[in-house]
Amino acid sequence: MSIDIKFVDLFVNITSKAALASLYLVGKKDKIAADKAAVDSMRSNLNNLDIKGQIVIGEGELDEAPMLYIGEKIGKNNGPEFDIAVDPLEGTNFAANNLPGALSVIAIAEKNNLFKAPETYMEKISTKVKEKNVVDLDYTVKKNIYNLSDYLNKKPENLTACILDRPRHKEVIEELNKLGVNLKLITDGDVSGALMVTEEKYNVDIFLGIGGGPEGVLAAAALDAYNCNFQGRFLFDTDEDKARAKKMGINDLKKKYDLNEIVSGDSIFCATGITSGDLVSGVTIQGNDFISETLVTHKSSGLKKVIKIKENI
Ligand code: VTB
Repeated sequence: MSIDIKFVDLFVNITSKAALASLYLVGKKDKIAADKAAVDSMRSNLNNLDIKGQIVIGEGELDEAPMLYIGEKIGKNNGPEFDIAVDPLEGTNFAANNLPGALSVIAIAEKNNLFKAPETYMEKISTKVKEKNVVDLDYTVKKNIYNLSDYLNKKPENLTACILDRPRHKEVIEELNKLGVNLKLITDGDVSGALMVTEEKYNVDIFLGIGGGPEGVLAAAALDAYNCNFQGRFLFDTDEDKARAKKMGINDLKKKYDLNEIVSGDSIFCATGITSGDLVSGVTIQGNDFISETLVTHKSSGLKKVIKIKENI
């Protein structure tokens, strides 16, 4: 089975409208309001689609999020059954402070093909290299870099690694630095970070480190369409986290997930720029129209491109 290509435009429209909704709050120093605008727009537009959708990644669990919560049924309850992962505003700091890289993101797979991820951290790694045993979450940083260097026939000094700039990555960053690897440190937005390995133009060979679990699942959907590699392992710190994970059906809390255990079958991924960033330009308003750019992938048709739309506000 595959997802009909007609859904591509429909979902581009969903993230474009959500991006436009939060554009009005860009630079207002209010992360919550910017997020809420994107969430409200995304939810009401999703509810207008002829689909039987279920949110598998959203704003949190029912007790913490009244809208787009994990498990929420979405759509008009007729049409194909989809698992839907959303991050209506990825990079709330970017939007609040009018910095590059805020996105509105959605990923869709057929029912039961997208991982239901709890709100917790995830250790992640992505590369373009699909070959087994080159880059692996279980290897040391040094081993991954040496293997990648051999495989790509590039010296470590000519490799670039993308990682969130966080104190928790101090040792990894120091090690990369010692190995001579170039760094691309990002302050937020690791969906975009993970996707930097998809195309040569971004000049990133490996993305690694600990970021949000939901962001990992979203990135995996696009990486699958680009035929790239991704592995993730959830990190459950507190007993509460562990109990929630068990409730969601995760029994082995230390499991390393390969890409196709996170997303399988056909999928659509859309990321619309709110502010301009590495992947896409931000939304602009011209008179009564808005112009948006969306990075779209549709696995079964091989579609992977930036779609620009101009529409009446
Ligand atoms: C990342 C990034 C997000 O959270 O997942 C990060 O993609 C991880 O959490 O944009 P910490 O900020 O706690 O490190 C964001 O930066 C914000 O949701």
